[in-house]
Amino acid sequence: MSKIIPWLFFGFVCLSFGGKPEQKGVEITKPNVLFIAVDDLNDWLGCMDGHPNAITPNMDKLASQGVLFTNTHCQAPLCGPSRASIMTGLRPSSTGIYGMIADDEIKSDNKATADIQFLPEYFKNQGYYTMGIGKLFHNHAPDGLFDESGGRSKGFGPKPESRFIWDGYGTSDREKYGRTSTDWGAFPAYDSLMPDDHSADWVIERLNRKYNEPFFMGVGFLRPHVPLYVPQKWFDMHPLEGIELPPYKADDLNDVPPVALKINDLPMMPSTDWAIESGEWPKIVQAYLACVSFVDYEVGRVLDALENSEYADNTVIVLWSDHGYRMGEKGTFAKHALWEPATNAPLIFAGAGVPKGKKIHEPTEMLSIYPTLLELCGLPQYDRNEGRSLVGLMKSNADESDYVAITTYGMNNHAVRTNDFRYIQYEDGLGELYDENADLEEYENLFDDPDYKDVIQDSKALLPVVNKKWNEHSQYTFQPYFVEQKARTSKE
Ligand SMILES: [Ca+2]
Ligand SMILES: [Ca+2]
Repeated sequence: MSKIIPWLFFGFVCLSFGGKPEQKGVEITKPNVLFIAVDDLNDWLGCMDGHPNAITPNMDKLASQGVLFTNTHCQAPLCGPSRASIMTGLRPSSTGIYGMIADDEIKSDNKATADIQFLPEYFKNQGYYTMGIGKLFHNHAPDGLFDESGGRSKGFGPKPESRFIWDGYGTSDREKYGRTSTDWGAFPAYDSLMPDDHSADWVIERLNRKYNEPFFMGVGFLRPHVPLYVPQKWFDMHPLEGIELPPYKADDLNDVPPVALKINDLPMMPSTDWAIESGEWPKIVQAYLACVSFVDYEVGRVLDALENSEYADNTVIVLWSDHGYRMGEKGTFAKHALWEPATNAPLIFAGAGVPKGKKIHEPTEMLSIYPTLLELCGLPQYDRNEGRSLVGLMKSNADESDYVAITTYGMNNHAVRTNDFRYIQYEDGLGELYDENADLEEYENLFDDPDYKDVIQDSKALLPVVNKKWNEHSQYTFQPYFVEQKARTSKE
């Protein structure tokens, strides 16, 4: 049976394109795309120097073979809106997609997105054969988007019969808040029981097939998204005795405005104070590092398969995450914030046409993935893209300093990351300003310091001008603030 299907497929393709052989010849010269998403991956990679205990040989190798952007920021510090932004090429402030949204509803009842071509769809429309498995959009992908879909296993399992440590409710009001999958421990027994392992197998099998068009292959890995469960051997790689903890200052949030505190109100998550008292902090850090090493291994299996395939030299690789993750910084274990550890995430390009062994520290955006891939593949730029292609920055040695990254969380709450500062402005006009050279931990809020009046003025000029109301299909019910904001601003 397996020998028959490719021939049937080949026959179908010949029939479909039989009339235009020369056009097909042009198309096949385009590079393939290997699009790798890693969920909730912060900068704890060896190549990003984000944590001294990080062990990520495969992603480090990929970075050394391509361009690593060390200062890339998500457009929203939450899976759904971040991925909707990457896939539409539009800012959350342009679409009103500030919260979660079903993959099939991104284009529904929304003038900004109604006729948008999703990133993989654009490739499909340019003659690419598209495939995808795992978490690419928030769930997997809109129905029928890929020519070939491997789907997505439900949730973030497998899970043990009962949780190890964290019940998912914390100190929250169970009626008002959602339940987090957050928990940590060694489980299951084997890698082969992890959905990410299956996703890698699915991709590897397809990297050994023949294609009549260039292909777009998307794979979305689930770890290190919570629960922080991976087999014991990944924990053993990070012995508890040597684990270093991230920086934390107990009174740090005394100088942030009320909206910042509302956004950071996450009682279902472990608080840093709890983690200190219970002695669990090093164990949570160990579990996250274990998950990162596991996913690095799965990424490595896919990259090795590409390297050993006939597509090794004509494939563009991009590896990204949808946002960072706080492991105790600013009082909690969560993404959900406009601060650096929640917005900064890895972005690596490698392969056909990409310079080798370059690290770029300019602030950049995940929104740039779409136009950058188009340019690297020699496809026409898409005039709907709001992001800026990074190809010029990758290839030039000039010191370009006009790059900025904007992260949006809820309506009209933005962070602007420039080379030297992070300026945050909340919907009520209050904000935060941090000197990213002198104060990496973002402890000292300079918003009210008269010496920084000009910096704030300059940062304000970079904020999005359009702030769309919440799209009716998008919501975030995990935190009362977002429920309240959507209800209030929808009435205005
Ligand atoms: Ca995520
Ligand atoms: Ca502070």
